Parts: sequence; structure tokens; C-alpha cells
Amino acid sequence: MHAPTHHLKLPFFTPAHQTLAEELAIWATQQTVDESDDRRACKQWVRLLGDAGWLRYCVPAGFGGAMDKLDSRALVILRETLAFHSPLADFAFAMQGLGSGAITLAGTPAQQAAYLPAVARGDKIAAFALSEPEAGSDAGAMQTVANYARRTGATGLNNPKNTENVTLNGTKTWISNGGIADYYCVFAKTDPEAGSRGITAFIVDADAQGLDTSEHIEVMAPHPLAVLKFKDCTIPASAQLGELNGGFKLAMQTLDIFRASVAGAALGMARRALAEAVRYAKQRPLFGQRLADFQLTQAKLGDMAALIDAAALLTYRAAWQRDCIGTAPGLKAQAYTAAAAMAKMAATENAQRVIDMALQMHGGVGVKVGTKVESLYRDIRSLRIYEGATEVQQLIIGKSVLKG
Ligand code: COS
Repeated sequence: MHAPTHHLKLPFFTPAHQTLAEELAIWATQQTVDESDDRRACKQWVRLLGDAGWLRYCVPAGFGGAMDKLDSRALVILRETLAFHSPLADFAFAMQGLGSGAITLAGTPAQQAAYLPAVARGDKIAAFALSEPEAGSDAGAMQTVANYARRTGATGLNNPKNTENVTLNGTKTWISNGGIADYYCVFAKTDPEAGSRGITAFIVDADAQGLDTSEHIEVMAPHPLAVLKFKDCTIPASAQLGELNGGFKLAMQTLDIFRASVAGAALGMARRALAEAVRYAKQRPLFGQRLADFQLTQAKLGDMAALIDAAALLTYRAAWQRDCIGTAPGLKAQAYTAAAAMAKMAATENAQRVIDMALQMHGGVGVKVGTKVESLYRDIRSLRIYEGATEVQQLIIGKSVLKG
């Protein structure tokens, strides 16, 4: 089934965005990946997406990327189109972006050169490690600590024994790509008394001593997910990402970019559910006519289409707004955070309703394992939770409303 692209005629998009979506929609229908083993499948999707050049949209042009800067509209379109075909393909794509976003925003030139081109080629699998068992929505409450230590016992400027190391201790959980990633962007307390102003980001390679990623978490829509345990995990001080104690803002800025793209993924899943519902309703005989001939069915399809369009407009507005800050008059950077939160909240919540309606329309077939609407029903659920649950988006929007 071919993902729809007619909505790309909206004024939010340029002809380049339309071409991107049309080419990707054709490419996606030509890929077949056995997704029975989520880890193997995810690695295969990264390989395919890298070889075809799609991952180049996850990094800026200076480091092997497709566009000068991370383009929110391209990210939204890519995720929407991939999620229409395969939520796991979308996941593989999205994590390359989220797991490298902080390096794009705050990495040193050496860090950017070491990681970003490899992410864009699909040679390195990326991950973002923020959440902890006691710090999900309240990300600032994290307990993982990072301690700096200067090694002694040797002299000479270039002697590696003199370099400052950082030791990490703690546990991260719900880490997407955990266990298959080549590196993790890890957020840890460097000044535990300072709350969210005492957090710093680090790039931790998967083979770092003292890092255990072996605990896989099984979820209702299988994808690579793990617990990360840091036990005296020592990394070089050069792995610090961004400013000392600037990690919380860096995490929020990274999430800001990708929240609108989560909305894109939800849109893709909702559009697929609507397409499945239409196809089924047109061929399913019932009481002497087709399911599609009932006004009850038409009313549901009307609701579904309106929910999708409402979410789409918020999503495309948020992406357009971020891309055009500084060029379109009157756009303010602060307003984008709330716009992205609205898009994420509306698109994921609406998609859940649309998919539920599509499943209901399928009757018993809808709950049969292996039916597309059945897997979409499981796939959509976590999008209302990850990268800021709906309740977190409500808080962000509410604070912004109060600030006026
Ligand atoms: N961009 C830049 N800075 C931001 C920001 C943003 N989007 N959001 C907050 N900040 C800054 C604030 O300006 C504030 O800075 P100062 O210390 O200089 O005043 C600081 O960060 C703390 O902000 P705030 O007080 O709003 O933080 P809270 O602890 O109240 O947390 C929420 C705010 C709930 C929004 C945040 O914890 C959050 O997003 N949680 C969800 C985390 C998440 O998405 N987890 C999933 C991980 S990936 S699956």
C-alpha cells in the first residue's frame, strides 16, 4: 500500500519536501524485512535506510547530512511515510536522529566528525539515555552520577595517564536501541545538589568498561529496548557533550526537535489505519450491502479523517515554525516548544482513537494477530508515553499559556 502524499501540497512544504515524500513512499513499498526478531530487524532497517541515503536527514550537511541543518519538516515527512509502512522502520530512523541530536546541537567538531557521518551512513547505531527507574517524566530527578577524576602518577602533557576521566554510576531504563547501539548519549548528575542545573551529557561508547546493556525489556510492540547499568564506568573527559551542567537544557532542546517528528510517526500510523479501514469497508459484505454503505461506517470514517487532518495541521505547523524561525516574520523560538508539544499530544492521542475505530470496524478480524490494524493498535500505544507523555505535553502547553 502506497502512503498518501496529497497533503504535501499544503503551504507548509516546499517542492523538495514533496519530492522527498514521493520518493520515500515508493522506496518503502519495495523493502521487505522479516520483523520477527526486533533487534535483527532494527539493525537491518538501519542498514537499508543508511544505504538508501535516508539517514542523511538525521544530521546536518557538514557531517554527511542531506540538508544544511536538521529540517523538521523533512523529519516529519520521513517518519510519517516510514510509519505508514513499518513502525519499526520509523523507530530505526527516529533513533538515529534522537541519538545523535545532542551531538549535532552541542558536540565539539571532533565529536561531530567521529559520530555524525557514521550515523548518517548507518555505520553507527545511536541511542539517547535520559530516563531512569525513578526519573521518567521528572527527568531532572535522575540519580546517575558522573564524577571527574584526574589521574596522577605521570608527567608530560600528552601522557594519557594525566588525562581527566569521568566515572559513571547508576541505572538508565527504557533506553531505545539499548543493547544494539554503538554509543549512548547519557545524561548524568555532575552537581547533585543543583537539580536540573547539575546535569551533564556524555557520549558513552557501547564497549565502555563498566557498562552493562544486557537486560532487554520486552514490550507489547517489540523493539530494541534495554536497561543500562553503569558500574564505575570510566570514559575520557573528552566524552563530555556540551557544557558542564548544561545537560538538562540540551536534553530538552533535543527532545524539542524530535517531538514534532513523533507526531509525524503517529500520523503515519493513523493514515495507515484509515486506509486499512476504507479498504476493508469497501469489500466487506454485511446485511446485503457493503460495510462502507452504512451511514454509521461513513460517520466513523468522517471522524477518523477529521482527527487525522487536525493532528496533521498542528504537526506541520510545528515543524514549519521550527524551520522558519529567523526567516518568517513574527516567529519566536519559545513558542515552538508549546507548538511541538501540542502536535505530539494531539497526533498521538488522535492516532490512538483512529486506530481503535479502524480496529472496531474490522470486527473479529481486527484482533487477529497478524492483521495490520492489530499491530498498529499495539504500535501506537507507546507514542503517547515516550519522549514526554501526554501529561508532560499538557504541562508544557499549560505553562506556555500562563506565560502568555
Ligand atoms: N529548551 C531549553 N531549555 C528548557 C526547555 C526547552 N524546551 N525546557 C526547559 N528548559 C530549561 C528551563 O528554562 C529551566 O532553565 P533554568 O534552570 O535556567 O531556569 C530548566 O530547563 C528547568 O526547566 P523546568 O523548571 O521547566 O523543568 P522541570 O523539572 O519542571 O521539567 C518537564 C519540565 C516536565 C517539561 C521536563 O522534565 C520533561 O520534558 N520531562 C519529560 C522528559 C521526557 O521526555 N522523557 C522521555 C525521555 S526520551 S524517551
